[in-house]
This record gives sequence, structure tokens and C-alpha cells, in this order.
Amino acid sequence: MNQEKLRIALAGNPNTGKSTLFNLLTGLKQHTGNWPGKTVAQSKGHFDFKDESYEIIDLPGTYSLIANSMDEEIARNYIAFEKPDVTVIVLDATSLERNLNIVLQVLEITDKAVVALNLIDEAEKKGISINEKKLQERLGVPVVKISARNKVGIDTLLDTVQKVITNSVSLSPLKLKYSDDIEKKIAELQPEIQSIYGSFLPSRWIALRLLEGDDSIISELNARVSKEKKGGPSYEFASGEC
Ligand SMILES: Nc1nc2c(ncn2[C@@H]2O[C@H](COP(=O)(O)OP(=O)(O)OP(=O)(O)O)[C@@H](O)[C@H]2O)c(=O)[nH]1
Ligand SMILES: [Mg+2]
Repeated sequence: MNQEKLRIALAGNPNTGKSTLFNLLTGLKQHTGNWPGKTVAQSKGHFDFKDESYEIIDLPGTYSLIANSMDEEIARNYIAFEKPDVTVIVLDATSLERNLNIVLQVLEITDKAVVALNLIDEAEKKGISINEKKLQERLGVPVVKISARNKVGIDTLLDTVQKVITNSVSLSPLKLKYSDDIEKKIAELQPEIQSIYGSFLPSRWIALRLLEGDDSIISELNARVSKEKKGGPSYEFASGEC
């Protein structure tokens, strides 16, 4: 058994059943209900599965990870900077199209992801059938159908999480390709970012945020540079530099 607990983050749109899944796994009682925006701060819980101990983080539901709000900043910072071993992206299978946007955003930050197609019971009731094999092929990360409320598919989801952690599934996450202009700028910035952070932080995603002029990422990066490189040469990103 591992000494260090493995960390799983639950991300996704509001009202997709993240806290229901969190409560089921941890035995805790996070607020759940049929309206969006219940979870406003990250909560932590623990559980064991097949000889392994996990810490699981219930993130606030968000439609995006560009940090327009406190919720988005909490979710984004956890996935990008705290680097969970796996991010489980919980989707509402009855509104798949709207929910896929957050998947692409998470996959820009991390390769270590599993998609949980939740509320599959509700989707089936509505006559919606989803070809999860096809979706998995297209997204390049595992897709598992679950119903957190009815406790269906949970062992398969956790088995899949373990496989991702132990690198026993091959991942080729779908990455958005931008216009040639933007791709050129990303290619210029990435080596600079890597020279400061090594491979620890997602350099392509950081390059995109810098190109967007995202001030919150700039202050986050500066805070981390001074924390991690205390006493070393200081390097400051300045707003509007790119
Ligand atoms: N039918 C069905 N309902 C579910 C399932 N999982 C969760 N729900 C319901 O979906 C609603 C939202 O669940 P929550 O767990 O609060 O969702 P959340 O993703 O934590 O929501 P936020 O914290 O607002 O982002 C609740 O009414 C749950 O009972 C499921 O598998 N099937
Ligand atoms: Mg919640």
C-alpha cells in the first residue's frame, strides 16, 4: 500500500452530481440538490479502494476554467497547480453537448483524466443512448457510465482511475489546435515557461493564458515563482508582456 494518499479531483459543470459521488465515496455529507452552484469551495474527503488510500477533492461546478469567478479560480488552480493524480470530469449524460466544453478545458491542463458520464439512469429514461467507446476514442481518455445516485458503475470508475494512475491505459487526450498565428506564439513561449517551471506545470496551457492576458494567472505564477525559487534569481511575468 502507498504511504502517500493518491489525490482525485472531481471537476465538471454545476449540478452534474460531483458532490453526490463525493458523498457516496467518502460517507461525508456535502450539500447536494437540484440547482447549480451549491459547492462553492473545495472540500476534501478520504476513502480506500482495493488496498489503496485516496484523498478526493470536490471542486465547485464551473462552465469554464478561465477564472472569471472565484469558483472557476478554485477549480482551475487546483487542477493546474496542485496537480491531482487524476481529475475525474463528471458530466451530465442528459446534456452531453454542453458538458463537453469543460472536458476540453481540463484536457488542456492535464492528461491524467477520466470522464464519468453521470445521470446515466436519467439519460436512459429520456431515450438518450451514448456510445461511450466512440466518445472515449474521440476524447483520448477513458469514459465510464455511472449513476452516482443509484450507485451504478462506481467500481468500474475507480478501477479506471487506478489504471490511469498506474499508467496501465494509454492516454492521448484531445488537444485543441489553434490558428497558425497562435500556435506560433505558443511555440515561442513554451520553452521560456519550461525553463522556469521544468515540466511540472502545463506549459502549453500557461502560454495560452499568457497570450490571453489573464492577469490572475500572472499573479498566481509570480506567487509560485517566489515561493519555489526563494533566494534564487527572480523572474517576473508582467501583465501585457506577450
Ligand atoms: N437521476 C440521477 N440524479 C442524480 C445522480 N447523481 C446526482 N443526481 C442528482 O443531481 C443533482 C445535483 O447533484 P449534486 O451532487 O449536488 O451536483 P454537483 O455537481 O455537486 O453540483 P454543484 O455543487 O452545484 O456543482 C441532485 O439532485 C442529485 O440528487 C444520478 O446518478 N442520477
Ligand atoms: Mg457540489
